[in-house]
Amino acid sequence: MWSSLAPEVSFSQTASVETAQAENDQAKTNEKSEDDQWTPPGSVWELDWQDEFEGTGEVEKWYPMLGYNSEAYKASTEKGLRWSGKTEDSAWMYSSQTGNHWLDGDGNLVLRIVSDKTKSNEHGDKVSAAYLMSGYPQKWDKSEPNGVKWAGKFVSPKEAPLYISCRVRTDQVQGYSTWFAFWLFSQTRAYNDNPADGTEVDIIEIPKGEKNYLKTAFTAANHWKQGGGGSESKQFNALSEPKSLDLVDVSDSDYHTYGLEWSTEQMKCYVDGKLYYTFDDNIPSDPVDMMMLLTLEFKINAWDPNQGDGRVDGPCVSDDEKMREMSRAYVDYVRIYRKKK
Ligand SMILES: [Ca+2]
Repeated sequence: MWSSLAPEVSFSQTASVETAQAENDQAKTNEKSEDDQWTPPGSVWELDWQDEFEGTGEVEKWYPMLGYNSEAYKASTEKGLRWSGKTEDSAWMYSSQTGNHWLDGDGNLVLRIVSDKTKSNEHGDKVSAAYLMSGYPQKWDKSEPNGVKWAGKFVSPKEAPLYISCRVRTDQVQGYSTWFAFWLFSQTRAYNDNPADGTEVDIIEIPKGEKNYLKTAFTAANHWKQGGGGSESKQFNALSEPKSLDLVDVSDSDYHTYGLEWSTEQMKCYVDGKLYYTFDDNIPSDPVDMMMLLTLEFKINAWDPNQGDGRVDGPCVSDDEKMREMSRAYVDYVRIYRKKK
């Protein structure tokens, strides 16, 4: 993937060797993914749904967040999100129809988050994000919450326990105040104080910030209360026990597999086949419209104060006079296994 994205260079013997080595490394990691059929012990699992992200161009099973109703969704190419309101003029970040997510031809979905120096709002340079969901607003329906019916792929452990996994490389998730997440969310029923039917479950969140401990931090969470802050979450960082690096180095260039084993009684979080956290209470046992999301997001101080502004401070993927790419992630696959009866 590197060779196709690198700027044009005159080929020397050294460059050819480095390119060949990079391709060998890539072949090795992709080969590993085909053999990677690990599932949690104690049960027999069958593959229920998958996206291996083969090919090039647009994804077929994922939808950018462009609006909360079908008309707005169809009319939009980009939309402001979350933190500062929903209008294009006030948001800190945007989900775009194209440009920040693509299939790279090497079996990966690429996500990036960029700062556009040619456009700005009251917060500074405009940020556009990768914010993909496995569901989308299909049509107006007054019998549904917020008057919209969602379609797409939804997940629930009600009929049988699930194991949901994602293999991702996050060494280029590095810009201050940016974070990658693979998570579950009900767009219309989250934070209704009822964990059974509506909630946010963060299978993996990887924040990057100026403070040292954030560089290798990751979190798992189950949020169901209004505002989300009072729900259960756990961060693994240099100060936690176990330390984050005892489990996984999210800053290395390897792919790592994050998975959630989910029954109506329990949620177990795994990384590379190691159990690192278990939720026992307030499990979403019969969720409605709960979809999967793959996102790169940005907000100054979203996790802790004084993180720096990834648009102007700290490491980045690339930077020129027009655009700064703050972070990038490579997703090898998303798979859902169902417990065999
Ligand atoms: Ca793949």
